[in-house]
Amino acid sequence: MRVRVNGTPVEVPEGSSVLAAVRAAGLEVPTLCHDERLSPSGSCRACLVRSGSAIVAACTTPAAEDADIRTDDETVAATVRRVVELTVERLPAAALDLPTELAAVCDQLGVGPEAFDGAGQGPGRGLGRDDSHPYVRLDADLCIACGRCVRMCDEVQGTFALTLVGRGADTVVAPGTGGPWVESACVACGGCVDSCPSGAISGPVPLPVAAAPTATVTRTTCGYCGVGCALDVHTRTAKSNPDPIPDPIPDPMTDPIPDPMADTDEPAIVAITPALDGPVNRGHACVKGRFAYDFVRSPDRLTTPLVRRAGRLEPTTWDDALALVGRELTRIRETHGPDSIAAISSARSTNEENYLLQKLMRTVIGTNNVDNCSRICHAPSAAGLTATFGLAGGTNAADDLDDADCILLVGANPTEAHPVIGARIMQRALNGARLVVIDPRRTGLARVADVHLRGRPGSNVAVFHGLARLLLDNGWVEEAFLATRADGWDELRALLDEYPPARVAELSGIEPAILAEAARLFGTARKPSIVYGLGVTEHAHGTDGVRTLANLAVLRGAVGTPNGGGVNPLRGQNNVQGASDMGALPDLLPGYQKVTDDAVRRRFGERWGTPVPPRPGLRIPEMFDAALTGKVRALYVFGEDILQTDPDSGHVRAAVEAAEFVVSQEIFPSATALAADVVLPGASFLEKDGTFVNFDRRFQRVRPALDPPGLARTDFAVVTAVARALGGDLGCPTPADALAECARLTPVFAGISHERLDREHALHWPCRGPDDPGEARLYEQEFATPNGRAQLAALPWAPPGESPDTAYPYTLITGRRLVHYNSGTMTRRTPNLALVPDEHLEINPDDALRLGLRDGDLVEIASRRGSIAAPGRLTDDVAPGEVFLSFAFPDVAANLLTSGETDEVTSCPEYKVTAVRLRKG
Ligand SMILES: Nc1nc2c(c(=O)[nH]1)N[C@H]1C(S)=C(S)[C@@H](COP(=O)(O)OP(=O)(O)OC[C@H]3O[C@@H](n4cnc5c(=O)[nH]c(N)nc54)[C@H](O)[C@@H]3O)O[C@H]1N2
Ligand SMILES: Nc1nc2c(c(=O)[nH]1)N[C@H]1C(S)=C(S)[C@@H](COP(=O)(O)OP(=O)(O)OC[C@H]3O[C@@H](n4cnc5c(=O)[nH]c(N)nc54)[C@H](O)[C@@H]3O)O[C@H]1N2
Ligand SMILES: [Mo]
Repeated sequence: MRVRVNGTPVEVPEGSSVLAAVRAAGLEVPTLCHDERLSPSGSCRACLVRSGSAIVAACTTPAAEDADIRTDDETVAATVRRVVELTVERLPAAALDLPTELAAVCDQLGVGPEAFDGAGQGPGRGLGRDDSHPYVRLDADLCIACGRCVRMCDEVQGTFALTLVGRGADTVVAPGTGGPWVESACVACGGCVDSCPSGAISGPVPLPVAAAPTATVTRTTCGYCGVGCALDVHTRTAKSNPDPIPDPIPDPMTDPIPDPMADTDEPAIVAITPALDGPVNRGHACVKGRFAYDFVRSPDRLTTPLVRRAGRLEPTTWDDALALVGRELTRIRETHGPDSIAAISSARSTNEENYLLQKLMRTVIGTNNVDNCSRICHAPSAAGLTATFGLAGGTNAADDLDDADCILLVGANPTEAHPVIGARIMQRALNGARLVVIDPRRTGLARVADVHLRGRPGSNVAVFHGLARLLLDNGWVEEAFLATRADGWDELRALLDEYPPARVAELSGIEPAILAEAARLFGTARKPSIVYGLGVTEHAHGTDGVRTLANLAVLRGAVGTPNGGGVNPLRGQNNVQGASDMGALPDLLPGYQKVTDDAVRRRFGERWGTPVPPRPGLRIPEMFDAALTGKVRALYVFGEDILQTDPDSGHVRAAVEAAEFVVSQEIFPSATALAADVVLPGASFLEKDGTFVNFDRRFQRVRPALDPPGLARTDFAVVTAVARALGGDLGCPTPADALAECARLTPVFAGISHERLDREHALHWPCRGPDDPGEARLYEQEFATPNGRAQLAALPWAPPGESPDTAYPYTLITGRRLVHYNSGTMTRRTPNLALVPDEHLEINPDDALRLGLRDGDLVEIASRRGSIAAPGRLTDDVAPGEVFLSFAFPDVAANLLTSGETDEVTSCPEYKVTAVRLRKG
């Protein structure tokens, strides 16, 4: 479509707004209420332009064919100026001193202090501040009621926490609940802070520092969960004010702007903001990525190596610590053989660091004893998806959620654990997509779901078969797809005979009518999408769960087709996909190439200059068992807090104590670090260079915004130095070299490099060459199984490893909460702790009544392995007979309770089912 802007013709896509046309012509008009992430509102009237004979708001007016748009019309300019003068008429003139969009617009239009309250001398409306929240501050006097914050909260985050209150000139934003901000529904995603054009809503450093000219901006990828949000880290060299969250909170109108660092010239982070062009997050983030960065300069960061002397960990030099590691690992290797050493690699660290650690184990030590926390997380996804489809990753990109018309969300709580994806699913649900949630708990998304199947923990396989049976009975199965692209339908169809709704109801507790409605929504959808989490994998039959869930996508022909939303695990850690992709697995080399394959081993051996051991190594739980029998003598634990996060902590502690030598490469004195013989201080994601792979198989760059503190070194440097101390050379001087070496050895990553990622930002694997754009949606031609067909799985339901009984009558489910992250070593060292200061046991009010518990009473929770206590919180978000705990606080150590039961295929722990007994404490 063609329009003219100030007389010059421009081409714009059909349906473009006048504002888009103006911008396409390379011109700008002032805007205040406009934000690319939001639907246009046209409320501020700052973008008025002339279109033909009319004066229109550019943001909300569609450009007409041949329109004559003018931004240089004097009358319009005078009107806009008047509009902005009226907007600021009751604001304090100090608003002009803030680096905000409003100040910039005033500057551009020549609106000076005299236009503000009391001709620039007035105090403003006196509407007050709200400083109750550690991260989000409101100065109501600065609010221009443009509504951007409200729309961010509604249209992007989906929390609906904000509203505009008051009348006329006193209209301002406020939490919808009426009380203080911290008590509102706000989840602190930061969307309102980043969108606010006037400084009324600000972050902990009371300015939109993003705009501060002195800040250096580093584009990186978030190091918390697996979503892979692109973030801009704003750092500044500063000199005064030791407290990043000043107390009392200064008033930006009257107090000087505090600098976030003590008397030092070291750069400090002043803000982290989501990148507007973030490939996955598109300008959105969550309370962890956006705000929880203070851990990085926490006083108890590990800043020197530590070695145990006479029972105590003492600071020492790198030379000393590395010499000890070299000596002990060499001694153990020579005395007991290379398989007496085992390493757990870090899904929190970069691909390049994981690549080096597995190479260290396989070449310098000479063992395949290397694993990563995928084992205790989504190993069943890797195994199950490989068996069904051929590759160990999700089948589709997150972007495919945009046009899914039915989302089947199973055993995942993304509004807490993957908030940016949770928000996206929420928006789809609010905008017409059907949502079916399978989860024993009423999660945030279960509340808005069309159907919530509240099956008992451990009932998944029965429920999936129940749904499959209903797809069959109702003719919602794509027979043509099955005939051409899948194997195993006859066996599965025969098995489904055993799963009529009545039996499924018996096994799961789900009423037949509700199951039928879920089957109808999924069965009749045009583009159904399956998204799932640990509620599927962390079970004694987790791999069966993944496979029988994947059956549903195959039956609908909804995978490997343009209409297929596929089967997508919400991988957990920032780089758990990558740690496994890089071969930090006992049976697989980089790119899931089997160590048992002679040709593969030969290729790696030639490149690495030393043969790769042929026998698969130990899995994490096997490493602990082997430490107890003396087969494993040394444990190298890199960025994992095994004493808090692996199941049955008593057993893990015994294993750590039995091992002769334990190395912990950490950033904090975690429980595991405190039990180690040597602690090597690594670096956080904000301090290093490399790449992560997110949950939808996207490689993205990680770049350092800061140096590691004190003597701490990047984990890349540490692993390199450990290899040297053992007399080895890993041969990769830089992270870019390590990824390049991996790409040369691994066909599915062959086209991926730092240099290319610096240009293209994100690349999905498989990416087989420099011109391959990467595969966002897998299997459009054929599946990657040996015969190119999807493999349906006819696996019967089996009971969980541990079930409640009369002695231990309740089922404990463990999982996540929004503000704390796994072991909590990081989030507990940030103001997130103010938001959630401790752990509590969620318990149904009926059970509480039976046990004589009131809200807040201490509850003793005992399993066959141990006993802990936590205050109870009464909520019917958990069903009667079930209780819920997270595992982020060492004083409520959920893993003292969890069992050694594991998935029969992958050894993934059964974290989701623990039989417990409860007593008032
Ligand atoms: N805030 C925050 N975010 C995180 C993390 C964190 O610790 N905190 N950790 C990250 C990591 S490592 C991971 S792996 C991901 C995990 O992300 P999720 O998989 O979403 O996490 P969970 O809360 O452990 O479990 C998800 C759901 O499974 C349900 N569930 C339990 N048993 C069953 C069952 O038998 N069937 C079904 N259908 N559902 C069941 C639980 O009720 C729970 O709501 O989150 C990542 N993101
Ligand atoms: N009961 C129960 N237990 C669970 C689960 C559950 O659902 N229920 N979920 C399990 C799952 S899915 C997972 S993934 C595990 C996670 O368990 P872990 O991986 O042990 O937990 P994290 O807290 O993510 O991080 C581990 C350690 O890495 C350190 N660290 C962070 N970044 C870096 C870095 O860049 N370099 C170095 N050297 N260290 C770093 C942190 O300080 C922390 O101590 O927990 C499991 N445990
Ligand atoms: Mo995880």
